[in-house]
Amino acid sequence: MNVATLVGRVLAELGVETVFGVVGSGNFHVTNALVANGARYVAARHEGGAATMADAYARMSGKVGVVSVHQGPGLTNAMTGLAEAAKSRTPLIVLAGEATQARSNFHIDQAAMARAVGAVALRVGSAATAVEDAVGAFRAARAGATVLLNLPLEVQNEVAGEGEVWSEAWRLVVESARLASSVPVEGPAPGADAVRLARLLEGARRPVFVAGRGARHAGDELRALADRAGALLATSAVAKGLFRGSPWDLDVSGGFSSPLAAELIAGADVLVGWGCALNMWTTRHGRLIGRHTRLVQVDLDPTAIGAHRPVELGVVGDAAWVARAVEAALEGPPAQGYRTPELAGRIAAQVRWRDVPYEEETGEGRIDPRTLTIALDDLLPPARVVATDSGNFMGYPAMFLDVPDERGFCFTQAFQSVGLGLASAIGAAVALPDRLPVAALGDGGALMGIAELETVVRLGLPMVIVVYDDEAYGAEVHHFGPSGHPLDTVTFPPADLARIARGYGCAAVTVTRRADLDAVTSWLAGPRDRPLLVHAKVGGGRGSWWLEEAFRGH
Ligand SMILES: Cc1ncc(C[n+]2csc(CCOP(=O)(O)OP(=O)(O)O)c2C)c(N)n1
Ligand SMILES: [Mg+2]
Repeated sequence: MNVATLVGRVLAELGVETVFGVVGSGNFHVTNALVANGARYVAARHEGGAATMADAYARMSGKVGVVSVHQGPGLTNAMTGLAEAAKSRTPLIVLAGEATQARSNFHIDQAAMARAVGAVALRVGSAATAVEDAVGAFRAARAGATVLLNLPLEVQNEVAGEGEVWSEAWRLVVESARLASSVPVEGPAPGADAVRLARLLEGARRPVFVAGRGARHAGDELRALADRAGALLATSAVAKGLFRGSPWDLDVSGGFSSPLAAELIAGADVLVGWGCALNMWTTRHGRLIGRHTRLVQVDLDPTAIGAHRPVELGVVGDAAWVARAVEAALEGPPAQGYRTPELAGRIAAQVRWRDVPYEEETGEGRIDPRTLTIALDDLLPPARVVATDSGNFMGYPAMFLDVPDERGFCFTQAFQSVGLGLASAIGAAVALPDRLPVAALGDGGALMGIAELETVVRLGLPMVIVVYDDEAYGAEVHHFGPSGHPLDTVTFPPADLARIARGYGCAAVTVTRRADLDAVTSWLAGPRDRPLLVHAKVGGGRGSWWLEEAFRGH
């Protein structure tokens, strides 16, 4: 078989079940080989969409994401999605044809492109090394890298092995890599630092845990430890939902925190970040960390400890593993800590954003985005996965749409790119077919990524796509408007997004008041054979409060 076919087979043997992409001549054979060996191919309409779909799929499934692109422009189109994936340390492999001849139209320095956005650049060198090269890419991805695997056109055509035979030597290499990748990475034994953390928690009266991306797998261990220590539970935005169901769940720590959650986090005497960077987003630029709060960070990566904020104690290790070790080191009976009966009542009554009173602003053909989102939260079934795009609107779905667990929220926002929301929802939907996928987009992000609406329709995904349409790049309007700058470059005439969606084959409704959402109820009743686009004309009067946080980071 040729090298392209061999690489596809190796990846399928390693357990790759799904590959997203846009196929051209340089990735035709490798993609087909994956399919021939049992993988599902999901065709996107733009490589930017394909890369983000693979990223979201990896985040929501826990598997390695794979995206297949043509050489040159196929890769450049994918770059924004790859930057997002690399910043989020998504385990992802990009299979890209590579034109190595400088005179080729398709030639660019693909390895340099990958490195420029923080991805690892690897190459299939020859027929002799193809199996090991593919295995190496898989191992690197499994360890948390976004990997570009370049497939030079001339190497793809080289013949590997004898005929179509899958050799015993190849089988052994692949099998041992597969076994190795199923063993979780735990890092060094926590040891003395875990005992120090146990002592700190024993002395704490108001402990709070904040779990991040690196603790999404450690929900059970952290709940058990928090029960012993009397800790309240919160997450960064990417781990939203991890503690759902616990009466001590404060939801997201950061710009999306409700007033009560912010008050309780800031009131912590010991705050422990678990697999969480404790960056400006999660801490509101440090304002959620009280002046006397003792800060602890647990992370698999020693360089992450103290990277954003100085910490009193850093524990290197896997969050689940460290949590178990700390629990074992705790002495005495379970502590009440922060968990008073009075606080339980306050949390139950006030911690959710929807329980915070607000002044209704629906009117003049525009629905209040809070009213819209709360109504959708009531209508949509709880078994859902919500993906959001970027923009001023973003906090409404993040704060008012509940999610059932940490796989209910797909937040591809490490690169803060507009336009990734719809593709994120597609990748999440493919990973979690038993849930209702919900894409929450601004009008700007929706129109930027709209090519993938055809993908949603073609795949028959029962998706609800909510567009918060303020006829503007609202984030920019609210950034510059108050200083009196001209806003013509960031405002647009009305676009009939419902009609555009119907053109793609979606069901669609334009919403300007609560009653218009009856169409959502009818759609939910079935058969849900077409996606539903909810074109919500929202008021653009003022900027949202979490946006101010984003401006501070510019
Ligand atoms: C790819 C990209 N281009 C531009 C920006 C700058 N930007 C940030 S938010 C935003 C506006 C997004 O508009 P929309 O999707 O309508 O959301 P809104 O802010 O109006 O709620 C822009 C242009 C960006 N973050 N990413
Ligand atoms: Mg907008």
